[in-house]
Amino acid sequence: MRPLLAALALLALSASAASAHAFLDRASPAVGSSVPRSPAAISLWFTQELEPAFSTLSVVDQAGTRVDRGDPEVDRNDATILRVTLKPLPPGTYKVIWRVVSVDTHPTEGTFTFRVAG
Ligand SMILES: [Cu+2]
Repeated sequence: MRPLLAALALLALSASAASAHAFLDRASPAVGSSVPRSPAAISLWFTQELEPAFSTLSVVDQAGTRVDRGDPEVDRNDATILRVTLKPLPPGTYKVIWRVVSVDTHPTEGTFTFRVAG
């Protein structure tokens, strides 16, 4: 019985460690969405709190030019939210690039696009 209990305890441990990574939960504008006009900012919600010093977010246009204002910030009241403000965006497709470190020190990164219709 003891080895089984130990195995179950290990399983529970690894499950909680995996869920502690900061994965992207949702975004505004939403991943893959089309919005009618230029948003003032992009906000990302993660599944875990972030380390502000190691969490970055940028937005580029199709030519690879930065269109964010270079002010990525973890929300002071909710450390699961990372946000950057944007320059006025002409119609087009934009790529969001994020790289974060969660409070358990695990890094995760990803990209997605959204579109400004026009
Ligand atoms: Cu983790």
